[in-house]
Amino acid sequence: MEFIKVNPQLEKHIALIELNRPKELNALNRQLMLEIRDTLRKLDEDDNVRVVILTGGQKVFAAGADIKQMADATAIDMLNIDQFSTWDQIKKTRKPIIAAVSGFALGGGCELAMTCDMIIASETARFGQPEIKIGTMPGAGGTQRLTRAVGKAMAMELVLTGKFISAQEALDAGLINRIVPVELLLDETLKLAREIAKQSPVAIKLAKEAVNNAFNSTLDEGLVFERKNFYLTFASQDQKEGMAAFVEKRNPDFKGK
Ligand code: DAK
Repeated sequence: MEFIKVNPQLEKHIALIELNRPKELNALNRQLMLEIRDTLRKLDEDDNVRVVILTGGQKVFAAGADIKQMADATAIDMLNIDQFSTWDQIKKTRKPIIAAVSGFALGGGCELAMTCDMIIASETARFGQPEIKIGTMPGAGGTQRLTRAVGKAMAMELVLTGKFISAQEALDAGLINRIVPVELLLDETLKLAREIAKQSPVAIKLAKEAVNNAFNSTLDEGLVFERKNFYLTFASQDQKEGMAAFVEKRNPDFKGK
């Protein structure tokens, strides 16, 4: 991997992907995105991995897609390049992905964080969709995911002016889970990852799928979907183990089966 660093076992059941193009503020060039795609594919198939953390480190998350790489592209180049295979892979990864964001998360960087399941931000984090300032607009879900997360008023303002918001504004708007000191970004993200990693991987997958389904369905359809996944957990050994452990007043030992 040239543009990302991967640790499939940062600790038990938790994998780390770190964007690694620091001089270009982790601008997301095509190869970097393909590296994320291939890595997520492998981690999703790896039974030892239950949660993935995606970070850019303490200085910057990502300043967006690589403007220099796409500046001269035609619409048909963009169509043929099929950059969406990465974004689709992130979306279809069944294990939870937590974005640990410090510094700029702009354009495709903000979209990348929003495509993850949760966002832990440091106090230096800045979010924005500044594509409008370079004569274009969000193309990897920014207008949709941002609007769902923060509502129409703030999404319109961010997308139409390109302004950045602080970590506190992002927290107030519901874009992120919490703000932590920059030097504790990974430690605090790990705490959340550990909480998830100790649950039943079967139930985690089914629950994540059901929450995501809320964005694509009516309430009634979503409730039916949820009910089916709920029933399905009762086909797992983990559900038997979880409830037996409760009755026996001990910690459960989930196997993902
Ligand atoms: N692309 C390429 N290089 C970038 C970059 C970017 N997005 N952002 C920064 N860099 C480079 C700078 O050119 C500079 O390189 P050198 O000049 O040293 O060679 C280096 O990183 C340091 O940047 P600055 O010198 O500008 O650093 P400052 O601290 O002064 O400013 C900044 C930081 C983040 C405010 C500034 O760099 C900036 O405004 N960057 C651009 C932010 C931006 O406009 N981002 C949105 C890009 S468009 C799609 C998927 C995704 C997308 C579209 C389609 N499909 C799947 C179809 C996404 C589009 C975008 O994200």
